[in-house]
Amino acid sequence: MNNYWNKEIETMELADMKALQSERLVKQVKHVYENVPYYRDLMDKKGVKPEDIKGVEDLHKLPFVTKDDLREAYPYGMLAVPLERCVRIQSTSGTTGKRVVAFYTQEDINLWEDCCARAIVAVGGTKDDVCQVCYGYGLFTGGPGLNGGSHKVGCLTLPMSSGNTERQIQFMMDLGATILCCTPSYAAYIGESLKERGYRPDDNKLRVGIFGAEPWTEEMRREIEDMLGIKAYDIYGLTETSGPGVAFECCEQSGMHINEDNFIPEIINPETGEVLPDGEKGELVFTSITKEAFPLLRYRTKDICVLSRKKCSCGRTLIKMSKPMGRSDDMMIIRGVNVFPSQIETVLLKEGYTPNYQIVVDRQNHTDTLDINVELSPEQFSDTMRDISAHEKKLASAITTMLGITPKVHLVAPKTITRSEGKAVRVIDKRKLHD
Ligand code: DLL
Repeated sequence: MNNYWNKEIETMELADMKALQSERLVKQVKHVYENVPYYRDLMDKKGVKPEDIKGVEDLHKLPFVTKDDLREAYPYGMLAVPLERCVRIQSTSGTTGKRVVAFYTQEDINLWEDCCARAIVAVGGTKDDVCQVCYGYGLFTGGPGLNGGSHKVGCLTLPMSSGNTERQIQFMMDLGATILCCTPSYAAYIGESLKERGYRPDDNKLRVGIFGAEPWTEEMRREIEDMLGIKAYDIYGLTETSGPGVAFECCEQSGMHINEDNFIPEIINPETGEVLPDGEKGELVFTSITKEAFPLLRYRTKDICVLSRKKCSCGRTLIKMSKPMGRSDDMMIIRGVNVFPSQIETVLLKEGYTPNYQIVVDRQNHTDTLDINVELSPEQFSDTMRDISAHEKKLASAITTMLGITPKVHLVAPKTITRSEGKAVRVIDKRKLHD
């Protein structure tokens, strides 16, 4: 499977890509400096002028932008074109503080949908496919982005949005959906619901799934692939840079190609801001070099990952990012140890448990506590009942080996952990509530 949406760009030689990026970056910096007073101030404070940026090699001279800047500049402070040129807003799903509002011109939407079309074509999508989009529609970028990409490819698009699982299944079966787009946690829920209704994995016509918007492990990928009888691919993006399609997985299923003709990635040390070489783990930073309305330079995503230029068997030369290992602000520090929810998910699925779990962190007598509620499948429930505490101890010990700290594991009855139709809430940190 070697399909490209834009072969010239997707297989471009590195030197040509750098030249293209440099040309676009120089133009973009000028555009932002002239039209976004907020960023002009940041540049002036750092003593950088647009003339100092002659190409990608000068990128590091520019100041970073953070979510706090976007909140401060809310709603119009980062807008780089007159409002009458904008045709759409989208907004982040964040639950704390002011939401971030991103603006799009018609051309911004066109380029964003192109990125999503690349993702669909990379997993074999064509005009013969029926693409069921059950990411949320509305302010969230998931639904509109994949919807636009699916239209461009010419798939028959089912704009389902999230939720109403009964109807999702009915349309999936009656209309023979071949591509499923949603969060991985919702894909697992759909898989579980199909099984409950007596469907086997090969009863549906699905071939592939394009899942993202939240962290998920390789173990979760295998679980979803088995449940639905499909190949599951990752897709990454964030509202601030457009939405889904900033990066997408190809048939190799090992990391996501970044659409670097639109977004220049960097990896930095999150503490010092120092740029790290490819292959080192750190915080991902993006510079949008084609966006007109909301062009962010050196935006700190807080996502932790690794970049790689290793040759890919799909033929694409676009740089790859690893699956985000979590966000620097998702990382829990429990009794001094850094813990990512994905580490716990890996152990649970390896040990044969369901992907339905919840992590509860609290503080008692000045000591952090870590409780993990793990839901049993109906089969496990009847087998395990007699010996529940032995199973809990065994799982706790496997997690201790992974994390270096001992959790309390609670195996709970089927259907007791709330399912997610969008981004799953895996962690309840009660310490934050007390502080
Ligand atoms: O989640 C955009 C999106 C929609 C991506 C649909 C993929 C599919 P936001 O709501 O702004 O945008 O959240 C962005 O979600 O910084 C990551 O922390 C996380 N995220 C997105 N994709 C992935 C992924 C959308 N594939 C934030 N793996 C990002 C892990 C992801 N985390």
